[in-house]
Amino acid sequence: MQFYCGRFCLDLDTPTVMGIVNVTPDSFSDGGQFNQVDLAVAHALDLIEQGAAVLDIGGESTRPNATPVPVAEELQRVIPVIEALVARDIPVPISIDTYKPEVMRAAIAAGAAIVNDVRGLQEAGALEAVANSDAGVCIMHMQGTPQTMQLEPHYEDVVAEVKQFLHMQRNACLASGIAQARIMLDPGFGFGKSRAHNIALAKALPQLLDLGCPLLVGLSRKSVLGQMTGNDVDARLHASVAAAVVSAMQGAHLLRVHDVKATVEALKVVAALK
Ligand code: 7PJ
Repeated sequence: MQFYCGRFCLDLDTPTVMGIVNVTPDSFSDGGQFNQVDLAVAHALDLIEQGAAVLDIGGESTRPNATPVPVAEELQRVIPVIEALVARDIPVPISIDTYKPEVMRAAIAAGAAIVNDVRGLQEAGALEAVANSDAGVCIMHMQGTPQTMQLEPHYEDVVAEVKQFLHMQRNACLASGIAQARIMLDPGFGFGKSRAHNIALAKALPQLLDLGCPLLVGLSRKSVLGQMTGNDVDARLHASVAAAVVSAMQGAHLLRVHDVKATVEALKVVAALK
């Protein structure tokens, strides 16, 4: 399956890795923006070396309870990083992890090729921001908002409801002129989901393939893996690699991960043995 985004065409017939680049203020420095940009760029280049086929740049944490970041601040964090990477003519597409249309537009103008939206293009103007570009899009499902989502997630049928949402937003994309080949879908692990909901969705990945789009899965270091192993976030490497392997075997095309090298190696084995 191929995914078109900007000037790139990703071949997703073998499971592929999206490396995570977080651009959030460094509490150990005096907040020199220059330094922050340099660190993020160096990390991004390192992830390409490790085998990332896509870089996902994010300037606002969407972890449970995270405080929202104003647009101007988010722009200040991510745009210089995108510009610096584009100036280096990196060989992989840049994805912008945002739900804000202003950030989408500025990131695309700066050279981002994918919009990764944890709100699935529900903000006013988000659909248009993607439709008026040649960027690809990842539509993710979330119940509630990052501030409240883990308080009391509730579904009658989590798989049916997530699939219904992805179907609806996929159709909205098609109706606004975004080609099917530019759309990727993501059940949104950990976003308004209990441990049981996450497990049900992980097992149901083959059903989500019915929608005819590539699937992105983000389980890397997430708390559901902490619940399974008892490990803190800094000791979830092996659990994260296992989750990526199982997801890929269930049909996931793109794995959004922190630990790129380990995941790329594991997925080579999946591809060889599948
Ligand atoms: C995801 C994401 C995910 C997509 C985050 C974290 C939280 N985007 N952004 N899918 N997670 N598409 O990495 O723990 O699962 S931020």
